Amino acid sequence: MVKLVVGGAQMGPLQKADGREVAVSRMIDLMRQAASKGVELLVYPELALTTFFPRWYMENQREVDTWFEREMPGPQTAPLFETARELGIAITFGYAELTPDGQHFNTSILTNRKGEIVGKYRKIHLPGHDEFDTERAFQHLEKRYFQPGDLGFPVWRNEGVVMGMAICNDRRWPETYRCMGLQGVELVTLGYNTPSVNSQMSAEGLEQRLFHSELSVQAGAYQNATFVAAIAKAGMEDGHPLMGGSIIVDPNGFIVAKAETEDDELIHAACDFEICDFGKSTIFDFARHRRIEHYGRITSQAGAVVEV
Ligand code: ING
Repeated sequence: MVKLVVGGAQMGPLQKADGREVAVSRMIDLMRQAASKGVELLVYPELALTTFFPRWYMENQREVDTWFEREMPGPQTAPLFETARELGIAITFGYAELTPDGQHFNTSILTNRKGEIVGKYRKIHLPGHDEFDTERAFQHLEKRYFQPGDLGFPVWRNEGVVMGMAICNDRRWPETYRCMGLQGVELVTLGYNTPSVNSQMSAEGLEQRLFHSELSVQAGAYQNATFVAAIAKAGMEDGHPLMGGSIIVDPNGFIVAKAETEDDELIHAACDFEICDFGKSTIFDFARHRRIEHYGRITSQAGAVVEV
């Protein structure tokens, strides 16, 4: 019977002027807090090392590339892996990846409790747009700065648990969870940077955004009998609000831990992965119940086609 204490290290804002050492220092503080709570796996947000730079329109590729990591770990991130090894905590966090052959991805890595990287995922669902949009109150240029991920939705057996990763917008697409559910995933970890509502929008706007985030994560967890940890970078970044709402959800879709603030905040839950077994062997026994002969449209068609 595998149990793991899973922690979520929600992070408050990172300003454009904050160097990576600011992020790494706060991430290590959260890791030490997590260790004191007995956390064994700690989940950090998407793009955890920098401000959410896709909100800024840039034309100069050298300027864009300053937001990317060329190696992982690198000199500035090595302390994260060293501390994880010292504390015996597996970690996962997101960052902008620039590969040796010049490709740009919105990436996350997963380590074991010895601080060794065991998995990498590159964000597949990129929201927003790729050119400056004059209609928008703020830009969301992930399609400009990142390529769609090229690694699929892999899973790894890490610390005895079948784990997979997603990133932010991925959590809104059922395909994300089902591709991992069909590999027996028991824990999906994901970080997000989700714009909150600006002052012109109503408070209901934030409530609805938080609802849609929870709805997506709870549905993915329940429909694939897996735990899901969804962890935010939150707060006001150079005048642009990001929502919090980090949660850990169990395979029945119940929220078992939830952040209350929009700042650095640790949440955690003792996860008993046997809870996955009931769903996987009854209502979501995929082999017994799925009828794939009727699902062809899901992979043969990208957009909706209305012929009636
Ligand atoms: N951000 C957002 C997300 O999917 C978004 C994009 C914002 C979608 C608001 C819908 C509503 O949470 C990222 N980084 O994917």
